[in-house]
Amino acid sequence: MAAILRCGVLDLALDRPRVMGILNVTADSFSDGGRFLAPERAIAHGLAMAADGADLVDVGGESTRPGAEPVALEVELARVMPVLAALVREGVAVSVDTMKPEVMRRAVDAGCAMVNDVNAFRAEGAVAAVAASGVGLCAMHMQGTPATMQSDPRYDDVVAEVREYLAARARALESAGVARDRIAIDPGFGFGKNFAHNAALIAGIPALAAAGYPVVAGLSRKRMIGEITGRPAAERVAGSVAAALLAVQNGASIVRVHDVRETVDALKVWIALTPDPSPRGRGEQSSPSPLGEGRGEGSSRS
Ligand code: HH2
Repeated sequence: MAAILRCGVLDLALDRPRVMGILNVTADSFSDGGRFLAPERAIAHGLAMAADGADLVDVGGESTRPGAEPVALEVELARVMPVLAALVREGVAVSVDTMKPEVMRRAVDAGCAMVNDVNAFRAEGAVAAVAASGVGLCAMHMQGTPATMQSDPRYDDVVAEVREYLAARARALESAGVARDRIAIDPGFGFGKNFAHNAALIAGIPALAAAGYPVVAGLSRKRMIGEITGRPAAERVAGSVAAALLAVQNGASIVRVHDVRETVDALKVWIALTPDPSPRGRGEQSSPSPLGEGRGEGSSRS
C-alpha cells in the first residue's frame, strides 16, 4: 500500500494515522445539523479543527444520515463553496464531501485537496470530474441510498462484499487514469449496515486494507456508538474516540471525526505507546513519532 496519499499539492504521509475533521454546512446533519450553516461559523470551526490537528477538513453541504433527502445542486454549492474557498485561502487542506460531479469540479478548481464521495464516484460524470485533477479520492461503500439504506440491509459476507465493491470502484478510477496512490477506500459505517455489519467491518479492517488502499473509517458519533453507550449524538465523544482508536489499531489510515482535539490527543498517546504505529498490513514500516502540534505536521505542500 502507498505510504503516501497524494492529494493534489498535499502529500499525506501515512506513517501514522491521520485525522479528517467533519464540517457539515447543513441544516439536518445527525449530530451537528444547523450549527455551521452560517459561513462565518463554519469557517471558524474549520480553522479551529485545523489548529487542533486535523490533517484534512471535510466540508459537506448535504446530509447523508439515514432518511436524509437530497439537496439541490445550487443549495449545496452555496453552502460549500464560500467555506471551502475561505479555508483554502487560509492554507487548510480541505476535502469536499459530495456525490455531485459539478460540486466536485468546482471544489477542485477552488483548490480542495481531496474529494470524498459516499457514492464512490458512481454518479454519471463523477469519475470524469475528478480523474485528471490530481486530488486525493475517497471512495465509500453504501448499500442503497441515504433515504432508504437502513430499512433492511443484507449481506451474505459483509466484509468480502464491501471489499470487492471498493476494489471494483478503485479499479474504475484507475481505468480512468487515476494514479493508485490518490485513492483511499472507506467501508461506510452505518451506510446500509446494521450493528452486526458495522462490528464485522471494524474487525474486518485488516482484510479491507489488504485490498491495497488506505482505509478511511468514519464512526464518529454514529448510531452504533449510541447503541453501545446509550448516549445521544452530542454525548458520544468518548465512545467515538474509543472507536477511532480501535479502527486505527486494526489498520485504518485516516479517521473521520467530529471531535478533532480529543481524537488527536488520544492518537498521540496511542502512537507514543505503540511499538509500531503504522497501520497493519502496510508494507513499509517507520519509527514511532508522536503526532505533531497543529495541522499538517509530517505532510508536505509542494
Ligand atoms: N459518514 C458521513 C458522511 N460522509 N464520508 C466518509 N468517507 N465516511 C463516512 O463514514 C461518512 C462520510 C455521515 O456522517 P456526518 O457527516 O457526521 O453526518 P451527515 O451525513 O448527517 O451530515
